[in-house]
Amino acid sequence: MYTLYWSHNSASIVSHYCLEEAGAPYDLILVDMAQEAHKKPDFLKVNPAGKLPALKLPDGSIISECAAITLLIADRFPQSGLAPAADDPKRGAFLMWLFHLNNTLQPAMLRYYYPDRITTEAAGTGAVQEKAKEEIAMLWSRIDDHLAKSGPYLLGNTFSAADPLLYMLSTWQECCPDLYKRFLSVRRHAEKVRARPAIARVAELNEVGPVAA
Ligand SMILES: N[C@@H](CCC(=O)N[C@@H](CS)C(=O)NCC(=O)O)C(=O)O
Repeated sequence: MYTLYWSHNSASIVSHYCLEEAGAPYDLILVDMAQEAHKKPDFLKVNPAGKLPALKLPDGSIISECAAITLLIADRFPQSGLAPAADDPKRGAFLMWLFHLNNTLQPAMLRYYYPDRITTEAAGTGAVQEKAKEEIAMLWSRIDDHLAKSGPYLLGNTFSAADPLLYMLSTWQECCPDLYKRFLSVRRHAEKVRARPAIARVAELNEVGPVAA
Protein backbone atom coordinates (compact mmCIF):
# COMPACT_ATOMS: atom_id res chain seq x y z
CA MET A 1 0.00 0.00 0.00
CA TYR A 2 1.20 3.50 -0.86
CA THR A 3 0.24 6.48 1.33
CA LEU A 4 0.08 9.94 -0.17
CA TYR A 5 0.32 12.98 2.11
CA TRP A 6 -1.78 15.56 0.35
CA SER A 7 -3.63 18.84 0.61
CA HIS A 8 -6.33 20.26 -1.64
CA ASN A 9 -4.95 21.78 -4.80
CA SER A 10 -1.31 21.60 -3.78
CA ALA A 11 1.53 19.98 -5.72
CA SER A 12 0.43 16.65 -4.22
CA ILE A 13 -2.25 16.49 -6.89
CA VAL A 14 0.20 15.31 -9.55
CA SER A 15 1.24 12.31 -7.42
CA HIS A 16 -2.43 11.66 -6.80
CA TYR A 17 -3.19 11.76 -10.54
CA CYS A 18 -0.38 9.30 -11.22
CA LEU A 19 -1.43 6.86 -8.46
CA GLU A 20 -4.97 6.85 -9.83
CA GLU A 21 -3.87 6.53 -13.47
CA ALA A 22 -1.56 3.65 -12.50
CA GLY A 23 -4.30 1.81 -10.61
CA ALA A 24 -1.94 1.66 -7.63
CA PRO A 25 -3.24 0.66 -4.20
CA TYR A 26 -3.06 3.79 -2.05
CA ASP A 27 -4.59 5.67 0.80
CA LEU A 28 -4.46 9.35 1.67
CA ILE A 29 -3.45 11.38 4.69
CA LEU A 30 -4.65 14.97 4.60
CA VAL A 31 -2.04 17.56 5.61
CA ASP A 32 -4.14 20.68 5.51
CA MET A 33 -1.93 23.46 4.17
CA ALA A 34 -4.61 26.03 4.96
CA GLN A 35 -4.07 25.11 8.64
CA GLU A 36 -0.26 25.10 8.20
CA ALA A 37 -0.27 21.38 9.01
CA HIS A 38 2.75 20.94 6.71
CA LYS A 39 4.87 22.95 9.17
CA LYS A 40 3.75 21.02 12.30
CA PRO A 41 5.94 18.39 14.03
CA ASP A 42 3.81 15.43 12.93
CA PHE A 43 4.39 16.16 9.26
CA LEU A 44 7.98 17.36 9.68
CA LYS A 45 8.73 13.80 10.84
CA VAL A 46 7.47 12.64 7.43
CA ASN A 47 9.17 15.32 5.33
CA PRO A 48 11.62 17.56 7.21
CA ALA A 49 11.36 20.07 4.33
CA GLY A 50 7.73 20.70 5.30
CA LYS A 51 6.56 20.40 1.70
CA LEU A 52 3.96 18.39 -0.15
CA PRO A 53 3.79 15.92 -1.73
CA ALA A 54 5.32 13.06 0.25
CA LEU A 55 4.70 9.41 -0.50
CA LYS A 56 5.14 6.46 1.86
CA LEU A 57 6.12 3.33 -0.06
CA PRO A 58 4.98 -0.21 0.82
CA ASP A 59 8.31 -0.86 2.62
CA GLY A 60 7.68 2.13 4.90
CA SER A 61 10.26 4.45 3.34
CA ILE A 62 9.18 7.94 2.35
CA ILE A 63 10.07 10.01 -0.69
CA SER A 64 9.23 13.57 -1.68
CA GLU A 65 9.66 15.67 -4.86
CA CYS A 66 7.01 15.61 -7.58
CA ALA A 67 9.25 14.37 -10.38
CA ALA A 68 10.74 11.56 -8.26
CA ILE A 69 7.30 10.38 -7.13
CA THR A 70 5.95 10.58 -10.68
CA LEU A 71 8.81 8.54 -12.08
CA LEU A 72 8.69 5.98 -9.28
CA ILE A 73 4.98 5.33 -9.82
CA ALA A 74 5.44 5.12 -13.59
CA ASP A 75 8.34 2.67 -13.24
CA ARG A 76 6.58 0.48 -10.65
CA PHE A 77 3.39 0.20 -12.70
CA PRO A 78 4.75 -0.22 -16.23
CA GLN A 79 1.47 -1.70 -17.50
CA SER A 80 -0.08 1.75 -17.00
CA GLY A 81 2.09 3.13 -19.81
CA LEU A 82 2.82 6.26 -17.78
CA ALA A 83 6.46 6.30 -18.88
CA PRO A 84 8.13 5.08 -22.07
CA ALA A 85 10.50 2.20 -21.24
CA ALA A 86 14.20 2.94 -20.79
CA ASP A 87 15.00 1.89 -24.38
CA ASP A 88 11.93 3.51 -25.98
CA PRO A 89 12.78 6.31 -28.45
CA LYS A 90 10.41 8.59 -26.50
CA ARG A 91 12.16 8.03 -23.15
CA GLY A 92 14.53 10.98 -23.59
CA ALA A 93 11.75 13.45 -24.42
CA PHE A 94 9.71 12.10 -21.50
CA LEU A 95 12.55 12.71 -19.03
CA MET A 96 13.30 16.10 -20.55
CA TRP A 97 9.73 17.32 -20.13
CA LEU A 98 9.33 15.87 -16.65
CA PHE A 99 12.47 17.59 -15.42
CA HIS A 100 11.88 20.79 -17.36
CA LEU A 101 8.47 21.18 -15.73
CA ASN A 102 9.73 20.30 -12.27
CA ASN A 103 13.11 22.06 -12.40
CA THR A 104 12.36 25.14 -14.50
CA LEU A 105 8.65 26.00 -14.74
CA GLN A 106 7.64 24.97 -11.22
CA PRO A 107 10.51 26.84 -9.51
CA ALA A 108 9.64 30.00 -11.49
CA MET A 109 6.11 29.64 -10.14
CA LEU A 110 7.39 29.13 -6.61
CA ARG A 111 9.38 32.38 -6.96
CA TYR A 112 6.08 34.09 -7.74
CA TYR A 113 4.17 32.46 -4.88
CA TYR A 114 6.96 32.81 -2.27
CA PRO A 115 8.82 36.02 -3.34
CA ASP A 116 9.99 36.71 0.22
CA ARG A 117 12.25 33.65 -0.08
CA ILE A 118 14.15 35.24 -2.98
CA THR A 119 15.07 38.62 -1.53
CA THR A 120 15.94 40.05 1.85
CA GLU A 121 14.36 43.37 0.76
CA ALA A 122 10.72 43.46 1.89
CA ALA A 123 10.11 46.20 -0.68
CA GLY A 124 11.55 44.03 -3.44
CA THR A 125 9.00 41.22 -3.47
CA GLY A 126 6.80 42.91 -6.09
CA ALA A 127 9.75 43.09 -8.48
CA VAL A 128 10.56 39.41 -7.86
CA GLN A 129 6.97 38.53 -8.74
CA GLU A 130 7.01 40.68 -11.89
CA LYS A 131 10.21 39.03 -13.10
CA ALA A 132 8.83 35.57 -12.30
CA LYS A 133 5.65 36.37 -14.25
CA GLU A 134 7.71 37.36 -17.30
CA GLU A 135 9.67 34.14 -17.17
CA ILE A 136 6.56 32.02 -16.62
CA ALA A 137 4.80 33.56 -19.64
CA MET A 138 7.88 32.92 -21.80
CA LEU A 139 8.02 29.28 -20.65
CA TRP A 140 4.31 28.76 -21.33
CA SER A 141 4.73 30.28 -24.75
CA ARG A 142 7.43 27.72 -25.62
CA ILE A 143 5.35 24.86 -24.28
CA ASP A 144 2.35 26.12 -26.25
CA ASP A 145 4.44 26.18 -29.46
CA HIS A 146 5.58 22.63 -28.80
CA LEU A 147 2.02 21.40 -28.19
CA ALA A 148 0.75 23.23 -31.30
CA LYS A 149 3.37 21.54 -33.48
CA SER A 150 3.75 18.17 -31.79
CA GLY A 151 0.77 17.70 -29.42
CA PRO A 152 -1.81 17.09 -28.28
CA TYR A 153 0.25 15.54 -25.41
CA LEU A 154 3.86 16.38 -24.62
CA LEU A 155 4.88 13.16 -26.41
CA GLY A 156 2.52 13.62 -29.36
CA ASN A 157 -0.28 11.08 -29.30
CA THR A 158 1.26 9.26 -26.33
CA PHE A 159 -0.07 10.22 -22.89
CA SER A 160 2.62 10.02 -20.20
CA ALA A 161 3.13 10.96 -16.56
CA ALA A 162 4.59 14.30 -17.70
CA ASP A 163 1.09 15.35 -18.84
CA PRO A 164 -0.61 15.42 -15.41
CA LEU A 165 2.33 17.53 -14.19
CA LEU A 166 1.82 19.96 -17.05
CA TYR A 167 -1.91 20.00 -16.40
CA MET A 168 -1.45 20.71 -12.69
CA LEU A 169 0.89 23.61 -13.41
CA SER A 170 -1.54 25.02 -15.98
CA THR A 171 -4.20 25.32 -13.27
CA TRP A 172 -1.94 27.60 -11.18
CA GLN A 173 -2.93 30.73 -13.04
CA GLU A 174 -2.47 33.57 -10.59
CA CYS A 175 1.10 33.77 -11.89
CA CYS A 176 -0.09 33.72 -15.52
CA PRO A 177 -3.54 35.31 -15.80
CA ASP A 178 -5.76 34.15 -18.66
CA LEU A 179 -3.39 31.31 -19.42
CA TYR A 180 -6.00 29.30 -21.31
CA LYS A 181 -6.97 32.34 -23.42
CA ARG A 182 -3.37 33.20 -24.24
CA PHE A 183 -2.13 29.68 -24.92
CA LEU A 184 -4.73 27.70 -26.79
CA SER A 185 -2.71 24.52 -27.23
CA VAL A 186 -2.11 24.44 -23.48
CA ARG A 187 -5.84 24.78 -23.04
CA ARG A 188 -6.51 21.93 -25.45
CA HIS A 189 -3.98 19.82 -23.55
CA ALA A 190 -5.67 20.66 -20.23
CA GLU A 191 -9.10 19.72 -21.57
CA LYS A 192 -7.83 16.40 -22.87
CA VAL A 193 -6.03 15.51 -19.65
CA ARG A 194 -8.91 16.66 -17.40
CA ALA A 195 -11.32 14.48 -19.42
CA ARG A 196 -9.48 11.26 -18.54
CA PRO A 197 -11.59 9.35 -16.01
CA ALA A 198 -8.76 8.83 -13.50
CA ILE A 199 -7.73 12.47 -13.66
CA ALA A 200 -11.36 13.62 -13.34
CA ARG A 201 -11.87 11.54 -10.16
CA VAL A 202 -8.85 13.09 -8.47
CA ALA A 203 -9.62 16.60 -9.76
CA GLU A 204 -13.10 16.35 -8.26
CA LEU A 205 -11.73 15.35 -4.87
CA ASN A 206 -9.30 18.28 -5.08
CA GLU A 207 -12.09 20.56 -6.27
CA VAL A 208 -10.38 21.38 -9.56
CA GLY A 209 -13.29 22.11 -11.89
CA PRO A 210 -13.39 21.47 -15.65
CA VAL A 211 -11.14 23.75 -17.66
CA ALA A 212 -12.51 27.29 -17.76
CA ALA A 213 -11.21 30.03 -20.06
N1 LIG B 1 10.43 20.70 -5.34
C1 LIG B 1 9.25 20.28 -4.61
C2 LIG B 1 8.38 21.50 -4.34
C3 LIG B 1 7.14 21.15 -3.59
C4 LIG B 1 6.41 22.37 -3.08
O1 LIG B 1 6.93 23.49 -3.08
N2 LIG B 1 5.19 22.12 -2.60
C5 LIG B 1 4.40 23.18 -2.05
C6 LIG B 1 2.92 22.81 -2.16
S1 LIG B 1 2.24 23.38 -3.67
C7 LIG B 1 4.70 23.31 -0.58
O2 LIG B 1 4.71 22.32 0.12
N3 LIG B 1 4.93 24.53 -0.12
C8 LIG B 1 5.12 24.81 1.25
C9 LIG B 1 6.41 25.54 1.48
O3 LIG B 1 7.23 25.65 0.57
O4 LIG B 1 6.58 26.01 2.60
C10 LIG B 1 8.49 19.23 -5.43
O5 LIG B 1 8.59 19.24 -6.65
O6 LIG B 1 7.82 18.38 -4.83
